[in-house]
Formats: sequence, structure tokens, C-alpha cells
Amino acid sequence: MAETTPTFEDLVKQAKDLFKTSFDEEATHGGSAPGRVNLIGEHTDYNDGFVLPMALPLRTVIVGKPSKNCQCTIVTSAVSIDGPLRTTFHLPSDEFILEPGSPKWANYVKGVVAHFDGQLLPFNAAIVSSVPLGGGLSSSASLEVATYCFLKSLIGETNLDRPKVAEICQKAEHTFPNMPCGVMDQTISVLGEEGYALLLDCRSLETFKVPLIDPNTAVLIINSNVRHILTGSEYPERRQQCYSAADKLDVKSLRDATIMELESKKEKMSELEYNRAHHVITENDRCLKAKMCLEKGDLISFGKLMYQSHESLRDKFQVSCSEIDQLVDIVSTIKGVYGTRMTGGGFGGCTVTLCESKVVSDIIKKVKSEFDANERKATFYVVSPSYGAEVLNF
Ligand code: GAF
Repeated sequence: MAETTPTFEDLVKQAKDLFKTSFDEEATHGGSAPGRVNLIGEHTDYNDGFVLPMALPLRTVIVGKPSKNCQCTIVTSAVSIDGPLRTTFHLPSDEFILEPGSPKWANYVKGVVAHFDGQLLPFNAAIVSSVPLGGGLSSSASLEVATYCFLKSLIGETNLDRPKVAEICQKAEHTFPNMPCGVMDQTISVLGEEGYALLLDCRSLETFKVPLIDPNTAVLIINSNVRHILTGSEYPERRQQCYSAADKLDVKSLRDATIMELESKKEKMSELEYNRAHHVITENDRCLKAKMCLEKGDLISFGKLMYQSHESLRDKFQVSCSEIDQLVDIVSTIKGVYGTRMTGGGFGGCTVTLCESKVVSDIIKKVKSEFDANERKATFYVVSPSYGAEVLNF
């Protein structure tokens, strides 16, 4: 069976209950934002390239109330994160600089507070989320964007300058959790729309809505529950390798290079740089083609691009892992599957599969019998494109 995830109303109730039990009063303000799954276009965003994510019905909700001193206390219901589940910090001021610290999960909130572009009020808040943590579905971006919406709610503002929110939350992630992410996760978390995936040009920040609603077709996420830690060195290393490959190719970013140019300058670069550049250049091309396939309803060709994307991430970009490869291998043998691949930053996390709705139960059965063993247990989510961030008022 696929996971039954709490509805938005359930999540808000959970958050309000957590606030009430933690602070002995009712929450008056809130914010909420979704996680995302990326259909194709991986490790292209920080190369000025193209991505095709959709917002998930899985969300983070933060609710709270202004507090009476300059301190902010936040609590979370999340169980598998580092450090205490309750922490307090000072609001930044002329005398006080807010800095990252411990517990690490609070840095996502503190980063947004430090970069907030409006009046800051001290607050107490409670956080709940149905986005699996560290699963490559943007639990971090959804927490950042939900925090931004909550801060807006505290000062009575409901309008969001959505691209700007994404930019501020990306900056928060760079400077507090110290994760040099691209712009994809925060952007889809603020701009997501029900029924649509979004092609995002990560250079111009132009977006194109791509419809994705067909009752006969399912988007299935399989969480390997192998935890990926993107604040480790692998992600920044990939970024650097891409930048040095772009230098050798004499282009501003890999977005500007073609495969022919790469082949003609192969001698100038290391094998590693060549492989990283090969992935990014071909992935941009696949992402643009995939958008057209979706628009034409050509799911078979879309699926082929997903397989190619996975192979390239596994062999050229080297961000997959054995558990994820195994999931892709198992799922790809099932009739009615158009395509499947790793999704997100990599090193564990989730796969995304496009398939006929009627074969979802076959996939789950097969994965349970062939993947689940030795304390490994996959979880499953059937998802449709959902709406982006919102400011909540009670
Ligand atoms: C992570 C990053 F946060 C994104 O910006 C993106 O680079 C992704 O990995 C890989 O496509 O989610």
C-alpha cells in the first residue's frame, strides 16, 4: 500500500495542537509550503540549466504567535532529526547577530529569519511536516519557505513576491545550513500549482506550466529510506567540478556548452570534468525534450528520457547509490512503467516513476518482495502536482 499522508487540514491541526501543548496558548498565525519531486533535470539548476519539478501534496506547516520578549522558541514534532526538538534563539538586532548553530534543523528557520525582508517580530512557533526528512523531496526548502510565510503572517501581510521569496530562502540555505543549493527547490515550493509540473529556466527564472493530470497515469515516489546528507562534501564538490569544466570549455556555465564543443575540447579537461559536463549538457537537452513529450502526451518517450537521465546520474555524475539503482532495476521490469529514475540531489533518497495507474500495486508488491530486506524498507507515495506556499491566518 502507498502511504496515506495527512491532509492539509490534519497537518494544521497537528501543528496547532503541538503549539498549544508546548506554549499553553492558541496559535494565531502560520505558513505552509510543499516539498517537491523533480521529474527530470537533475544537477542542472546551479549550471543555469533547466529543471522540471512539481510541488507535492506533502507539506510543512509552521504555526505560532508573537512572543513577549526578544526571544523566539521553536518546537518540532519531527523525530528523526538531530538535537533537541525545542530550541530558543534571539532575534537579530543592532546589538545581536543571528548565527547558525545547533541543533542543525533550527538553522533552516534561523536562516530565513536572518534574511527576512520585512519587519521581524519575536515569536514562538510549532513545526510539523509530512515531507520525509532527508529523502530528497525538499524537506529543507519547504521548511524555509513555510517559515517565510509565517513571518509574513505575523506582520499581517498575505501577499508574496514569489520569486523573491525563493531567492531569500535559497540565500538562507546557503548561509545557515551551509548548503550551496541551486534555485529549483525553493522556486517550486513557492510557485507550485495544482495539476501542473513546472519547467524552470534557472538562468532567466522564466517558468512554463506543463499540465500533468490524467487519471490513467501515476507519479509514484519510492523512498529507499537511505538517508542522504547534502550538507556533506559531495554536493559542493559536484558544483566545483561543473564550474571548472565550464572554465575549460570557455563558457559562462555548462548551460552554454554543446556536446560537440565538449568533444572537441575533451583533451583540455580531466575525465571527471568531462563526465560531469557530459551529464549536465545532455540532461538539459533531455529536460527540454521531456517537457515537449509531456505536452504531446508522449509518455513512452518521456519515460525513455527518465531512464537515460538515471544512467547519466549514475555513471557520469556519480550521485546514485546501490539501493536506488536496485529500485530502478526492479521497477523498470514491470509492464506499464514508462520510466523511472533517482530524483533530487542523490546519495540515497527517492526514485520517481511515471507509470500507468493500474500497475502501481504491482510495483509496490515487487519492490516489497525484492527490495525490503535486512532492515531496508521502502515507502511509497502516489502524488499529483499540488499548490505552492501560502500565508495562513486563523
Ligand atoms: C538538491 C539541491 F538543493 C537542488 O538545488 C538541486 O541542485 C538538486 O539537489 C539536484 O538537482 O535538491
